Amino acid sequence: MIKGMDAAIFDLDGVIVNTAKYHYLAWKRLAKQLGFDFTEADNEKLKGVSRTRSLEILLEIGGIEADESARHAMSTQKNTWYVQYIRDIQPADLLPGVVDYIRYIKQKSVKTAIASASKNTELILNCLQIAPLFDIVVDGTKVSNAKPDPEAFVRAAQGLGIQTESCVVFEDSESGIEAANRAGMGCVGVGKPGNLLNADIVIQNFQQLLVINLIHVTLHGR
Ligand code: B16
Ligand code: MG
Repeated sequence: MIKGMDAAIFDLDGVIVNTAKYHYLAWKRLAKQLGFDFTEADNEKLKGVSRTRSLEILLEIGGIEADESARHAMSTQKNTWYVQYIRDIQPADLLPGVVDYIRYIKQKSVKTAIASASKNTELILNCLQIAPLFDIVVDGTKVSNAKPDPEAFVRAAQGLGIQTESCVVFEDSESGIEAANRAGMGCVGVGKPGNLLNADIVIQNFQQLLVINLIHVTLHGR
């Protein structure tokens, strides 16, 4: 339940920028090398999920068994391709309205954080030139337990010095929404309502949220 927002915690992929298409291209290339097809529908199952778990799901789909060292090699290969694809990401790839919304809430003294499963978060934030917008970044290199475990969100709240119930998470994935709920935080789903049933509210994009906020300010004076 949303009780107030002293801190806003943003997921990265699917909320700030759409990197899912590049994950898809890299996983599809790996699947092809392994001899099976990996579809866009399959890729939906990987959103918000850690790299290790994503590989497990991919291998289940292909019916392939692999030992630890083979899995490590596959995961490294996929990431090498993925990093090649995302190197060209630019500020123009930011999802609509998200930076305006972050600037807007910062003016209102709301603290801001990124909490992402991605170990490539720093590279992506630098390509997008938005790292200075966040008071803290908790990424896949800093957490032991991937979403739906609430660790990333709880660490972000602790780093900001804000009580969990005063944090609002912005998430595009089911696992991320479950993590926010388990952390005792409010949760705004970003995307299609049908996929985000457990969020407190769902927005299609941040332009919509900015308009709602500006109407509220016009009606209530703050
Ligand atoms: P990497 P998020 C997640 O980002 C992606 O949604 C997910 O598809 C990916 O497997 C995961 O990051 C790990 O990414 O391979 O770059 O470490 O949605 O948590 O921002
Ligand atoms: Mg995401």
